Amino acid sequence: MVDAAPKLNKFEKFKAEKDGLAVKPELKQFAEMGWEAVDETDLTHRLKWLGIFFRPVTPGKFMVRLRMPNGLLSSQKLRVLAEVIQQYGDDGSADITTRQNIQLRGIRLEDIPNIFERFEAVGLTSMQSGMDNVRNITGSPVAGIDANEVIDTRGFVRKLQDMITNNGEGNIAFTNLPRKFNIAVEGGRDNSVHAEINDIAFVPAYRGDLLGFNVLVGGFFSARRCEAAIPLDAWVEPNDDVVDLSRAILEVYRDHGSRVNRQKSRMMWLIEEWGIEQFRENVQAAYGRLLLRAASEDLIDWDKRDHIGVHPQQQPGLNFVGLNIPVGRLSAVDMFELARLADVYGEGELRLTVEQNVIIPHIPDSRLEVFLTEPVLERFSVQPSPLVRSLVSCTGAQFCKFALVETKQRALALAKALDQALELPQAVRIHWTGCPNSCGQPQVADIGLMGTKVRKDGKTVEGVDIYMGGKVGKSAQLGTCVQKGVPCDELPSVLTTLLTDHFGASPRSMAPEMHGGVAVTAV
Ligand code: SRM
Ligand code: SF4
Repeated sequence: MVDAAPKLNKFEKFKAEKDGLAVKPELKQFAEMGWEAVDETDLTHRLKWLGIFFRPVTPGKFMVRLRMPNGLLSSQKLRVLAEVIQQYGDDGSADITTRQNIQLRGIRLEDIPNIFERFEAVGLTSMQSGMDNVRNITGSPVAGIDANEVIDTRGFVRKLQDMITNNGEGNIAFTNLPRKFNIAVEGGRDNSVHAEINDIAFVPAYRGDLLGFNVLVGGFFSARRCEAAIPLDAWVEPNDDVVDLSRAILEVYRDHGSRVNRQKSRMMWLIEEWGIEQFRENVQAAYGRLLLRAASEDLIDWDKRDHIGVHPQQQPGLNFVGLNIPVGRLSAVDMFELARLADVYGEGELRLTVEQNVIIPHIPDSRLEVFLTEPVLERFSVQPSPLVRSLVSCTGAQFCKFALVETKQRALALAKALDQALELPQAVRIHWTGCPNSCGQPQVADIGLMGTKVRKDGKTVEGVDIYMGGKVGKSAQLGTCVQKGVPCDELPSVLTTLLTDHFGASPRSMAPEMHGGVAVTAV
């Protein structure tokens, strides 16, 4: 007797009816007829294949998610992105994401064909940046300029993106994965990309005298479960093998990953079902040649850096300067200003980090002093206060329908208030995420705050579950939930206690008006 075919989930059904990429030739027509007339599945799901996100919280004002391979950006591209959001006045804004990427907000569907032409003219694409596709591929933000670099990842990340998206045109071979998919290529010693939370991660490693990459697989976060990546027991040379192996892994996942329950579709579930050896055998078959066993150790042996401040480059006489962009939020004016700084002081290049910050490279020693007097650095500081410095936040309730709490504004207000009230011997990495999907990666933070709803005084109020113990850099490990259901209005005192007990915080002598240990601001 033949087993009944497994029951596909509803996403698989609509993908089988019409592939996500099929909306590409229809875009002009959608723009002409207006979003209200677009078929609902095309509007709310398939458009995400082109990086266009309908926002139920702000209907008619779309979000567009770009791709920034390795977090690389030029002043020319940044200006185009700024011009796009500028036309929407107060609705237009941008966010740097936790995958070294940019999202634009306030976008009108009728303008998108023209916006895409402007993107193409400067080499920008938003292709396959959402839904069951490979997301922005991350790489060391200081690739090619880091004085202690092991492997320059820029070429690999670019080639990977070009293979996966068919040079931004869309690649039908990889647009129908069972679920989203993340790839990171780390080239430094400090794991600047959180390699361990990606479905595939390449980390530098010597095999004998040869430098290449060990490969990790299966890392992911989801509302149901979070896992760090595990070794594939494979090593590749730093050449096209990186692309070939990624293609092989993607094919295995595409053809064998579960399409039944979306909560059990990420690649780790397949790895577990088969066991890592069988998974490796299948990958090797798809790779079409012998997969070398992993090097015994990788080269991730530093604590993670945050890149804020002035750092000498590997090129003598040049520096990269990391600017803190509070919770990654930018206006059009900010973006024009950053582009200007990159042109005037550097070589027109910018980098984005997974901490939602910006790096401006190639600033000569002779220009540093003047650069550091630029007024915009008062807001995008090179010496931010300890908690603002390391703050990361997902989008939250302002634009995301999954959010259980408002994140960005609350995160920033609270970090500033705590910084005013407390003396901290070092930066403490606080990550906010509005719901259990964990886009803000609370599990990699010193203190992670995950939005939830809480009952207080007979009412439902916004609250958080608190995570601690996330370790980044060498021997990275995921944090775990230590306290559930803390109402947000109790966070000033709860965080003061945590910062005092675990991170050496002490009260500042001249703290402003206090409440539960910190200055009161709207949290
Ligand atoms: Fe995410 C869904 C925002 C990084 C796990 N994520 C969403 C959506 C698209 C939901 C939606 O349609 O509203 C959010 C869009 C809100 C908006 O308007 O901005 C959203 N995710 C983000 C961003 C913008 C957070 C940020 O503020 O930086 C990040 C965009 C990255 C990028 O440039 O592509 C973002 N999301 C992540 C990460 C972190 C990472 O990749 O390192 C994760 C956890 C890691 C992972 O995926 O393994 C993450 N996002 C999710 C999930 C849970 C996935 C799962 O397997 O269940 C969802 C929900 C889903 O896919 O069903 C989700
Ligand atoms: Fe939205 Fe939740 Fe992701 Fe935050 S964590 S962006 S609230 S899906």
